[in-house]
Amino acid sequence: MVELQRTLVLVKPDAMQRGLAGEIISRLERRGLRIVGMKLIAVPRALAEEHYAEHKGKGFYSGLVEYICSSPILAAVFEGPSAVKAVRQTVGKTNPVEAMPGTIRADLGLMTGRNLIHASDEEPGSAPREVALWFKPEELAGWSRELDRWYFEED
Ligand code: D4T
Repeated sequence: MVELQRTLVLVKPDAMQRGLAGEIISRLERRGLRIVGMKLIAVPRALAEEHYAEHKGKGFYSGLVEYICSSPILAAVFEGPSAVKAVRQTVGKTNPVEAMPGTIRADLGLMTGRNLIHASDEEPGSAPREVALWFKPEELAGWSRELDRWYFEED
């Protein structure tokens, strides 16, 4: 069996306000990643603070927490082989003008503070921790698709 990873995606308030949720989810879905969890959530401040705890004390921290709480967001979990790396690659660098053309941030954004999407980083343990922070186990669905064998090569 091919090894599958799960990773957290947040469609941030700017993307929600701009009506880009469908476009962003679609890019990840079309790549072959499987959606195993998704919900619209008005982010409680405590959750935003915990999610961005590593940035506490930095100059942009309070603005970042305000921003993520400023509008309901879509939280999603995507699953697939090398899902963490694949999603980060499709998302692009933090600053949209340094991201590669073809990535979500380069194609749709201009500024770090309005970079449309969050995706778990490749630090070991990051993705499982974030998935557990945003989703209860019963909110996630383990399932397979008829077309999985055309995306996921078996060993
Ligand atoms: P997220 O976590 O939102 O997917 O972004 P990245 O993983 O790509 O980048 P990050 O953790 O370094 O930054 C988190 C978040 O903070 C905002 N930010 C970052 C900001 O507003 N000003 C800054 O100078 C930096 C470095 C953008 C993303």
